[in-house]
Amino acid sequence: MAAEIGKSLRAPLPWIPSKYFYDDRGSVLFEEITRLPEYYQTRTEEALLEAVAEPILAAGRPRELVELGSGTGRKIRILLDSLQKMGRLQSCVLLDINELVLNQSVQRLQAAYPQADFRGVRADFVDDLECLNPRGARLLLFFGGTVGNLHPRDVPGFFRRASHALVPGDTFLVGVDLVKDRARLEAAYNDSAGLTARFNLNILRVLNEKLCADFDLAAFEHVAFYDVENAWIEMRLRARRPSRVRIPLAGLSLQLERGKEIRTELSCKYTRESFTGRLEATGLRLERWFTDPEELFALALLRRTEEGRWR
Ligand code: SAH
Ligand code: AVI
Repeated sequence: MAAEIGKSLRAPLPWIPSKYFYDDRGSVLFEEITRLPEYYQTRTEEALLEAVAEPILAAGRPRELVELGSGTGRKIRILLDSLQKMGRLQSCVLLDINELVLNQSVQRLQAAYPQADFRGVRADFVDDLECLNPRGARLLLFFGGTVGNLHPRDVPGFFRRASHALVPGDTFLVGVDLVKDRARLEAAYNDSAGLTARFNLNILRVLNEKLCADFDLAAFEHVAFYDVENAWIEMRLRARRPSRVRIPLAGLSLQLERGKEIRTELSCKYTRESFTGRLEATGLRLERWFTDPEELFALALLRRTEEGRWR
């Protein structure tokens, strides 16, 4: 973490990887965000999943579910219920970077579905996917539009690595937040209750705690805007006044002028076309594209092909 932050904060536009949002406090804040009226993503994806769970399971006929960035593990219950009814539920793996949230989710799910075998893997879905050995009859899941938090240029590599957790014929379900009007998007990241602002600022507290940094949270303000050209929401923290920050464990001392910004998150929005474009030569192809009636959010069902099998 020290080396990563030392490098990212020295960049011309300083940035902090968004995985650092999710300490225990940040994970609770995210959960609260999912219930905000402006944050349409979670309720839209849940309703869509309820509607299409059966065709998704019929397409892959899995016996095992594996969820990346599983958080509280609420959405996966919709699929676990259907799979249980079909008599095919055998095992389930949750993978997340936050150990506390992961352990709580695994325990709750194990208690709710005692006949299945649950396992938690504390890992980074960008760097550590090789820990998911392919076993077959697996449905990989990546909900929440979290794929949008990867830079678009990193998405094909992510899909290539994810495809190696699957055997040809296995399926991968990805939640995708869609391009839509600016007002709706910006409202979702500038909520009137100020929760997203607290979530954003919390990342500085994580650096204070983990790297002995001395960020004064009151010296920064939350900024979130939609960049139409890149089709992404960008979250930043802007210095309200000149400030000097020391991050001893990263060997860094920063002099930030008033108005200087640190990027904390990209949240990319896709169309069916732009999303499909990221799948080329990844060993995955788009099989079905499900959306809600307002076309706010999509569930992309991908199939592992034979391509790249022996790499
Ligand atoms: N899937 C849930 C949670 C989405 S929030 C939903 O749809 O609501 C993003 C989740 O991914 C959080 O639980 C966070 O802890 C986890 N996460 C973020 N970056 C990660 C990374 N690089 N590797 C593993 N998990 C990560
Ligand atoms: C987890 N991820 C998909 C959320 C998003 O919308 O990009 C994180 C988030 N950031 C601000 N609000 C929610």
